[in-house]
Amino acid sequence: MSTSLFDLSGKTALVTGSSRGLGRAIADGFAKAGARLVINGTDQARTQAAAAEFRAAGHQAEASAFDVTDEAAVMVAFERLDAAGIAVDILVNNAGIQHRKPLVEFTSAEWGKVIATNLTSAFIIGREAAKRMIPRGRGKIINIGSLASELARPTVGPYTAAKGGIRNLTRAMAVEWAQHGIQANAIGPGYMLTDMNQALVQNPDFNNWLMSRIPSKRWGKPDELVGAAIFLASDASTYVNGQTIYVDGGMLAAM
Ligand code: GCO
Repeated sequence: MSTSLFDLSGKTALVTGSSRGLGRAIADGFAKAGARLVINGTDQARTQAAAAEFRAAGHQAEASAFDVTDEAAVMVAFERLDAAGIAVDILVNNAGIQHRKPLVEFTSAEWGKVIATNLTSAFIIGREAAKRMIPRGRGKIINIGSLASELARPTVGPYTAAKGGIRNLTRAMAVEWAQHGIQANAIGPGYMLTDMNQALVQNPDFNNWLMSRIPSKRWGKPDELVGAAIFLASDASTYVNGQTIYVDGGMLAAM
């Protein structure tokens, strides 16, 4: 099998929330596969520093700091990319937050912030990217879902609703944009060792439960998402649309 199928050389990838965590791991993998990166985060200094690290490693990378929940900022960011002649070939909607507490205790504002960050942002940024991909007749959109795209557990209600929405937003994007040469798919990470999950990692009771539910009997590592991400970002998946690939150690397969 030719490895050029997975080569991202000549492609530009915007990965939201890529100054750290899963987004950073995916961006690292894309860079090693030859892509030029547009690194995003809400913090200007951290985003610039991350992009500089990519350049120091010999990769092409720009920083584009914006809050994914701020539609005006998203529009400005895309206008700046347009003005710089930077066309986004691959969009990874990765940015997200977690908020854990009983559903009855959530305020509507707290609910709204999770939905805005984890779901609405993927629509807005996906819309802006697709507007530019459609005339080019090609593009890749990868939304980051979750096991919570399929299943729920107590205390993460807004996150679960948002990630369930990601699964179907991905399908909605696929059915409208596939005819334009755009493949829109999702990745559903299982329980990965990230900052967002540190409270869970350090909770013995949660760990005992989790290890009983995961056939692989371990937490996932962020770089274990890179293979699925490169597959969906590359020519290896030109006829894959609307799918969610779960990278979860087998958890969804288990009763
Ligand atoms: C939680 C976790 C999960 C993981 C991941 C699982 O509190 O249950 O944050 O949501 O982050 O999404 O697939």
